[in-house]
Amino acid sequence: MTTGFFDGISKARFEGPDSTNPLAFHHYNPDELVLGTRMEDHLRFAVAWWHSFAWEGGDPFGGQTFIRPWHPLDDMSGARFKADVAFEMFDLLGVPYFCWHDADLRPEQGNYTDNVRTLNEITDYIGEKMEDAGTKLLWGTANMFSHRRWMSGASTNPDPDVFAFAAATVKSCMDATHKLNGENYVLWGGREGYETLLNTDMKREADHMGRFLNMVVEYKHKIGFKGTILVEPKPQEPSKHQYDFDAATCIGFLRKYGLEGQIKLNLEQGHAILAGHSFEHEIAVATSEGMLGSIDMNRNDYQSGWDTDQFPNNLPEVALAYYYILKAGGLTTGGTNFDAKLRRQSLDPVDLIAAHIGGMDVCARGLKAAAAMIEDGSLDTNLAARYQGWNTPSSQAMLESDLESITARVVSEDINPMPRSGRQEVLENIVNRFV
Ligand code: XLS
Ligand code: NI
Ligand code: NI
Repeated sequence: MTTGFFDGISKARFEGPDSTNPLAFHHYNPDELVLGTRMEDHLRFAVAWWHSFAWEGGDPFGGQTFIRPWHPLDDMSGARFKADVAFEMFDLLGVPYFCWHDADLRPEQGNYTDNVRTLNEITDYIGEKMEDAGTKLLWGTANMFSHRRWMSGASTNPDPDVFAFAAATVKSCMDATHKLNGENYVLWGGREGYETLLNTDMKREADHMGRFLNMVVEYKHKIGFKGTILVEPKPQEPSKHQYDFDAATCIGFLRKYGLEGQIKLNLEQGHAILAGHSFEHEIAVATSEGMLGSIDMNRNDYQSGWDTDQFPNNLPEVALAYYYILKAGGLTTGGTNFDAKLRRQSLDPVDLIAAHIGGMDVCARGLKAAAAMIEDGSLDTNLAARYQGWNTPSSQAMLESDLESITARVVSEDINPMPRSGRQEVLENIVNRFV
């Protein structure tokens, strides 16, 4: 018995690049080997419950445009129906993973005990569906930004009762993630930041957040959760200033509070852009520190300056992202989560399917381009050539030396460096052969 929500839509199939069917995969072919690994195992696609099933199509100027049979989500039968539809979509797309916030799954009950009761009820239901379907949980997380109780932050809230509510909420979400064999647990601090310094004690808030994250790690070990704990950087929105600004800021924060080796990063394309970076920059920062965990794949509108969370559709950007991911050894416990929502005029169930097919296809194409760049090797050769001066024993010895000895050598050998081309256009032309 199906819900009928996707009536008339059949399972998406790989039909190859020449097919003109907009609901077929042209590039995503799960079993195809890329650098010796199945495409599905490289990309590890996940559907985001919040954008795909909970979101109602609002924007700052208007409310709901999507009228789904489970809206508004005010009872558990609606929540179960929504889960049935979600698993139908996972099957139609052939996507191996999904992700959730507690608030996407169960109706808000207004108090902790009932929130946990309903979360447990719906995650038991989802657990049974996972067993039947073989779909897996990439990560769970707590929504500590929508309800008004979180308006001044969660772990950084000036009110210790909110800190307590946040601790208990994260515990319940970690328990549910563990129960469903989640492969990661994510913390995104949309309200862990501030609007004005005039009412904010920044040092105290950072210390509270550092302690909170340590409690999360302690609890992970206590319950034997084997997944990876991830924090997700974003510079602003909804807070004016967010403490987890970008990958570099998060890495510094994690080190300061003794959490390196315990927590990695969940990087999002649109958040990189909001921080004034490219996605590949954020990925390279994380991989250079061994802290890449997972990615949230989407795209911002470059003109509006908002976190528009559109489905990805920019091949060169996606290809460079996977290039740096592959070079660092791939996504390991992470995956490619479509933290992406439909445009609010895209009302129909078929739009939801088309959006994911397009996103999966552009990622597959990007992955293949990235693999081809690696196999070609010219980018690597150029990079190695640029730094080859450092391969000599005397250059290496300099790093163990000191300013005075180096100065003596500059004078005695009359060192007078000649600038060399960085060859950016040549390198961009190489990339262009693959995208
Ligand atoms: C919002 C974030 C959010 C996290 C999970 O901008 O991307 O969706 O991924 O809380
Ligand atoms: Ni986002
Ligand atoms: Ni995200």
